Amino acid sequence: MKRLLFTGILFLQIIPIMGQVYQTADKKASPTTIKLFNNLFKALPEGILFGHQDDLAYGLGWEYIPGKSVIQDAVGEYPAMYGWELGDLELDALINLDSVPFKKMTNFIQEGYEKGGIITISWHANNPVTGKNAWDIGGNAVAAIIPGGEKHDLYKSWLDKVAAFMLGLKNNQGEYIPVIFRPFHEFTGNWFWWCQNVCSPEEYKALWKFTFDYLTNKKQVHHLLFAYNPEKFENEAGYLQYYPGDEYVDIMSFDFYQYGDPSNNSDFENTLDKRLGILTEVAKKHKKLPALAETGFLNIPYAEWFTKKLMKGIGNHQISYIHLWRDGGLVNGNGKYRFAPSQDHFIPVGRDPSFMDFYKLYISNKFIFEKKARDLKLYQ
Ligand code: BMA
Repeated sequence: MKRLLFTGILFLQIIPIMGQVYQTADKKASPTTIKLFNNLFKALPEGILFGHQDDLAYGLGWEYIPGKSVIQDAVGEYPAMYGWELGDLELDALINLDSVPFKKMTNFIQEGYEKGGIITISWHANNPVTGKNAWDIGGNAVAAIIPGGEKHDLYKSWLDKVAAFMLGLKNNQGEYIPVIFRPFHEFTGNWFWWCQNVCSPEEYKALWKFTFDYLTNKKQVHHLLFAYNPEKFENEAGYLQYYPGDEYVDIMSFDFYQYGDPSNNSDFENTLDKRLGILTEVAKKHKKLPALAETGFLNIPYAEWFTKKLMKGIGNHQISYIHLWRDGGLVNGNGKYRFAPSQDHFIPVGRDPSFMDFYKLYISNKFIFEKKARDLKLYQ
């Protein structure tokens, strides 16, 4: 009997260990966050989760219509991933830099989660030294906010606000909703105050580590998966140049957009293929999830972009998710532009010319949208 009991206890202890092959960077991550992380690894052979920024909030010509979604309008099914943006939260603003009220954002996050989708959050924080926006590269801002810097206390107060927002994200049962947090992205570019032209690898790593420690240990936010996210890189060493270390990162990703005329060159799909090759290798070595964190071709000037460019570049690479950037609709006076096909009335032919092509992507079985994501029970 004693032996039986002992074997039973041992067995019960082994099951969760066997189930949790992948350790989250936050050692105190919530059980649901750990489950999500491991389920995303398990889902890699099932396909690529499809995401869209601000999907439930607005599209071309509309905003805040309950239940409406850009992707659902296009293919009849919601996406599997929902991206949101915190920029201006640090200023105590009630709406973000793209005019989405943070209260509505919290509700949208709950809505996406209840549909079985996953949530990712970026943060185009304002420049803490010059007071201008994220695209102002002046003032050696990263050096100023890391420990020892003259704006360090200000940065801590910003993280207090980020923590408060994250701690407000709970499901119907009152549990925290896991979030893929993707701060200080595209650092290999030259357009943000945290980019490589104004921030050394040491400064960046110090910023990342401080941010991680402060949110997890000091603020007790334990439902975040941290996504490391350059833009361009040519090889593994380049990819890892600003990497803070395995103990601070869960997801290895990058951003990659198409620009220019796609009809006479193969640069986009070739470069995407090459970078995904580097990414999946390095992610495997470090036991991290590989993902394409932002992509798109502004206004989709090439109607077959989704299959002939995006899908071609992705090929058979196994990555966790891809995320299309936001559509600028009525919001923020930014004019009308889009990264996802839209059926809205601003397009004279009634349907976006890229609609059929996007539908081909949808039915290709290579991507996961709402229903399959729900079937995969990513949080259980
Ligand atoms: C950028 C653009 C901006 C936006 C920012 C944060 O890529 O879409 O208009 O403010 O992302 O969402």
